[in-house]
Amino acid sequence: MLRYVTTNPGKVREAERYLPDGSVERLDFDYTEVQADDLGPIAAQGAREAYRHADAPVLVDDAGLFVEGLDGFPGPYSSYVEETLGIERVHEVASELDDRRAAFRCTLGYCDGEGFAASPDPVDQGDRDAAAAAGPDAAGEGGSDGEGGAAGAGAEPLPVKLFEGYVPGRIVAPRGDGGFGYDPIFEHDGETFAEMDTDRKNAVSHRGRALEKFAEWYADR
Ligand code: ITT
Repeated sequence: MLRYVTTNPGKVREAERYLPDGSVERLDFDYTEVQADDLGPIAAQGAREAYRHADAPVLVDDAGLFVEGLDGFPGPYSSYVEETLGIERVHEVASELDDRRAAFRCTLGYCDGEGFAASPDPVDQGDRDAAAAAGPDAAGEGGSDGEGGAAGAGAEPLPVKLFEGYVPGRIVAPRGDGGFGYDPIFEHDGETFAEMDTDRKNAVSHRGRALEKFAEWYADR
């Protein structure tokens, strides 16, 4: 059974369309979001931590809204900005800009404790160098007991396979009541994501693109 690691049920609703019935369940686990400009390292570290916690195959989903006229902000800080400013304020800020183009990005990080054969999607080897530097004794202390934590993260290399998806659009005044998060202010092809049903959003969205790649690869795993 695959664990889809997220505190956000909206993500799982979208993901279920790509995975066989009964093959996935949500793991409501709030992994540590490391500070990074990119989603990749955040998803990779999150997948390692979640795998150590669940001791079962996990898929972490890290997403963000990148506004062109704000040099990509809020990007990896999208969650914090939604909680503090709220999406209406993000729209207000964006409405002052000449360039209101934006993109959603999603990075899925898969970890099951095993290595990966070469394929077009990248693999984050993360802490392999740290593990080598720490030496074999360190692995015995924190890495192999399944508890994770900073010592474990540094001591045990766990490869994470990454799947990325992207969708361009622009920031508009809120419309629609479907979806979640920033969906009401993100317009793609004349409709906001909140005006689309799940299948329509999946067909074009950042998460749909990443899940499509993941599901195809996972079927052979
Ligand atoms: P988890 O980290 O527990 O998965 P989260 O909702 O905090 O839940 P992210 O950090 O990936 O997930 O999301 C960053 C922000 O972007 C957060 O405010 C989400 O609501 C928003 N977001 C992510 N995917 C979205 C989507 O498809 N449509 C609209 N907003 C989205």
